[in-house]
Amino acid sequence: MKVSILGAAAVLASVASGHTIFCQLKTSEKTYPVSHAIRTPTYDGPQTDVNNNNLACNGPPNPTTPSDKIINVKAGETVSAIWRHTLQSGANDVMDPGHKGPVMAYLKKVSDATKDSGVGGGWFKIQEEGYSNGKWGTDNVINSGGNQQIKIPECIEDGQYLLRAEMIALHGARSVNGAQLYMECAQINITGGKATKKPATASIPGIYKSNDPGLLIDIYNKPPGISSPYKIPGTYRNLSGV
Ligand SMILES: *[C@@H]1O[C@H](CO)[C@@H](O)[C@H](O)[C@H]1NC(C)=O
Ligand SMILES: *[C@@H]1O[C@H](CO)[C@@H](O)[C@H](O)[C@H]1NC(C)=O
Ligand SMILES: [Cu+2]
Repeated sequence: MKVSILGAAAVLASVASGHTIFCQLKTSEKTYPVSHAIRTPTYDGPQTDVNNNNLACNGPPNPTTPSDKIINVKAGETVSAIWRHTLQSGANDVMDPGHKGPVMAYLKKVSDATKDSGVGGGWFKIQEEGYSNGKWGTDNVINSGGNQQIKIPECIEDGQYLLRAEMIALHGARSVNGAQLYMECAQINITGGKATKKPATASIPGIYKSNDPGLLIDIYNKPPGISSPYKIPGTYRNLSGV
């Protein structure tokens, strides 16, 4: 009991400085500059209302800047979504380590990645990492210098997509809308896809409910993995295999 209260207090004290932004994409070709083909905000704050349209690609109270760039990505390759505390931060300043929770990535096929708002249907989750062996997905991203590895499925159709990378911090998630959701959308053009599968899709907002067990959770007093496994919010679509 005592330990968990101290832990929570330490986290609260460090929250203001600790948010994060998916600000850069690395492909097998190169690491693109900060904000290249990604709609980045200047303020690194979270979204907290899972029913808000800004859950798709961020937005007020963290207004994002559009980009007219599109990054070419090969189906089947692994890209890195690079996370930083601010647009100026280095690899040793990814996010406050008190921010613990799942990491995931979604795709949505669009006709014009530079213009599509992302709001609405068409999204499918292609990567997720929750809690295992005492580590959260966020711990692993921080420890790898901000790199979230995302394998682009081989089986999907070619074309323009929004790639939405997300990290969720659960330190305040014991009350409704206390989870902090961080996300940005990258604009990509996928080539070399086999077009053998059409994944089931979902809407954003709509992928999460505020009382999902993975979003309304006291990770300090009921640590996942001890009383029950952690349930990552949103449905993962396993598209491996052809
Ligand atoms: C996407 O890639 C294809 C194949 O290389 C290319 O023909 C097309 O112009 C690209 N589209 C964009 C928007 O970059
Ligand atoms: C996804 O499906 C493949 C092939 O059916 C399987 O080998 C793999 O374990 C699955 N991965 C996950 C994370 O469920
Ligand atoms: Cu934060």
